Amino acid sequence: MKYSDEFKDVLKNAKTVVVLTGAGVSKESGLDTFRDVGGFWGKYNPMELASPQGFLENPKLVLTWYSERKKKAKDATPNPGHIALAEMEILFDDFFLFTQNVDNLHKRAGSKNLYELHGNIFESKCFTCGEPYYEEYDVEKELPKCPFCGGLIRPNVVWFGESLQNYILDLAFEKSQNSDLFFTIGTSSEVYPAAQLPYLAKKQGAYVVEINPNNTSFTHLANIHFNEKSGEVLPEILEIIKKEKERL
Ligand code: BV8
Ligand code: ZN
Repeated sequence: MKYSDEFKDVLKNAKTVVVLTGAGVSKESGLDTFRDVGGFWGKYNPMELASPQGFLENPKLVLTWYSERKKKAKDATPNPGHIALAEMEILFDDFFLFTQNVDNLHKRAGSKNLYELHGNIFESKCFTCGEPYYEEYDVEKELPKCPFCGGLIRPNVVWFGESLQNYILDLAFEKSQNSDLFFTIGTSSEVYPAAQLPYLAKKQGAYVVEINPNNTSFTHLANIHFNEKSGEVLPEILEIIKKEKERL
């Protein structure tokens, strides 16, 4: 039985639901993940490109990589997995979605209680003074500069070796530690501190669901692992929640 009675009960009675998503949740929208074959790690080394050092060494290459990704993300549409998560949000008293993705697809799908742990590729800021930058720019023509200090403009994302925003990380830790149901979806669970969240949830007794066609370093701790695509499983789980809630 794919969805056990125990799982249905957990869905029916959950009060504080926390979701962590990674690049896999956007795969069915046609966007590359980082580690899948053909993903970013295949072509570039994101540890280099997605880092302050990599940017300073070759700002044009890094900005070109990000403008390619921006274009793909803009042309992509939220898939049934994004949409199911946006609908799920209103079915629980407390629902928090923390995403590692920078592609803006959860926001476009309608998720409100959404926290972008690693920023958003459609926002830019000054590398030096941090001032937000709102102008469009064509990296083929120019390297945009900050009007306040002349510094280089960069995407407003968290690079490797950079700290996440404290308030978002504190909230993610607090909600994971108080969750009774935690979903980890479409993430290889390799990047910290985001990868810590399901462990924090599990440690304090949350029921942890993993949705990922592959196993990850967390799978052995999951209460249930759906080794399937999130765009297929999430709409089914949404339907179960709606049915179970009708019975309440
Ligand atoms: C930090 C934004 C404190 C940019 C990203 C040495 C030096 C410096 C730091 C470190 C170090 N060693 C370790 C660290 C910490 C480092 C880290 O964890 N490194 C890893 C590689 C070991 N972390 C950091 O640096 C973080 N900051 O620690 O600050 C600090 C400060 C100074 C010095 C030390 C520490 C910052 C990390 C954030 C980096 N920014 N993104 C951008 O996107 O361009 S990370 C980026 O990669 C993503 O945001 C995401 O987090 C990560 C990719 O992970 P996933 O999303 O999981 O994607 P992946 O491809 O890996 O997996 C996809 C999964 O989906 C797969 O499992 C696949 O099976 C599955 N899937 C496929 N199809 C589907 C599916 N699932 C469901 N449905 C499908 N259809
Ligand atoms: Zn500046």
